[in-house]
Amino acid sequence: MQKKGLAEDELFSFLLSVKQNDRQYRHVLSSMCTLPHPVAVRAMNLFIESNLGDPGLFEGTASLEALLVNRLGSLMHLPDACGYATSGGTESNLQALRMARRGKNVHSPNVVVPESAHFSFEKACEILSLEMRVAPSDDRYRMDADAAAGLIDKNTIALVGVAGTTEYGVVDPIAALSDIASDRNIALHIDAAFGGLVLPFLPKAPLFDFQLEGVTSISVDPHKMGMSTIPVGCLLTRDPSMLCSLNVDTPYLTVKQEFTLAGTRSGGAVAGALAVIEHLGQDGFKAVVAECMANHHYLIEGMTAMGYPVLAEPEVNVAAFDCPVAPKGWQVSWTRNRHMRIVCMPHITTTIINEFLKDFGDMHA
Ligand code: 0PR
Repeated sequence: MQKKGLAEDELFSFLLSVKQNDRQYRHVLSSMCTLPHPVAVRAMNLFIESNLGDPGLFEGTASLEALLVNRLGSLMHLPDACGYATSGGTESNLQALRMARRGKNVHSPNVVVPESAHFSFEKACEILSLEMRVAPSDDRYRMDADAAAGLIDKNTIALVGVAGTTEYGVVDPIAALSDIASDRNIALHIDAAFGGLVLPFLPKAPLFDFQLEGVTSISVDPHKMGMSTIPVGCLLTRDPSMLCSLNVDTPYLTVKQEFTLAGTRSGGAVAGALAVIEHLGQDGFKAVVAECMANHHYLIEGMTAMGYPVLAEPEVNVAAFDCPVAPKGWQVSWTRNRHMRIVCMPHITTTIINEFLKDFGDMHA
């Protein structure tokens, strides 16, 4: 720390100059985050000082969190789902596995995850000392449910399925996983961090939520397709006892116990997430998702016309292509199999896709 502080205008000219080094979202085709909706920014600012780590001090914000859980629970077909606002998919996935471990007392516990699982499961398994058993994908990049069933044994505490995979945008065979989890009496966590705010708004989508009896918990992230300010995810559980199993005593807080992972938590981000949901409603979300999907299909058509068909027949707005290079100036990402991956988030417009396709065509001319 410098001895003497900077004057405010000097400080902000420094901050603005540094901000120039950040990428503008416009040419970022790889991100699952996007520009926040203006109502999220306004709501976040309104609740900027609020700390959900001590909810009794911020009862208003805490009621917004309860409403957020109720809205997302209803969207997942379980209006009385329990849950809380996390910092994102990583925390939700970690907490889901923690709950599963509490729910089944076995020695050397293991979890069965799909090959396509987000790397947050690797972190979670390491932190929780769980053996991570990886079920292979089928030739359509979806988890092979039979192979997953074969990996379950008496020490398995949970099965994981992904609804909207990070790399290929596909949905694992969740109905089959639900049957397996029910039969074997283990938890089934669905990572819908991305797909949870896409699939419910599509005219036709596979079942992935609490409608399936075996599903015990779901991650869904407002800071991805929910266009809210970062950081906010949501962990939902079917049964309140799952969350309560994580309770620790919090003697000096306004509440006596808590089940969250973080202590201090942003109330502003929760207000931001709820603001977008209340403002757009189902109709607004349908329109946003329809536009992203239209751009996603437009991209796929353009790439197919140039000889690069989409891989995996994605259900959500993530597309991967078997091509070795991307045009200069565009931020794409590369899957573990070295496929080029593009996410058509709300900041990606048809004009931007046209520019990308033109640059891609020129590069291959
Ligand atoms: N589950 C799925 C299916 C995900 O796609 C992600 C993140 C997570 C969990 C973890 O969520 P948090 O990052 O909120 O903890 N997927 C992208 C990732 O690979 C997110 C991302 C966002 C990537 C912005 C790039 C980027 O610029 O981390």
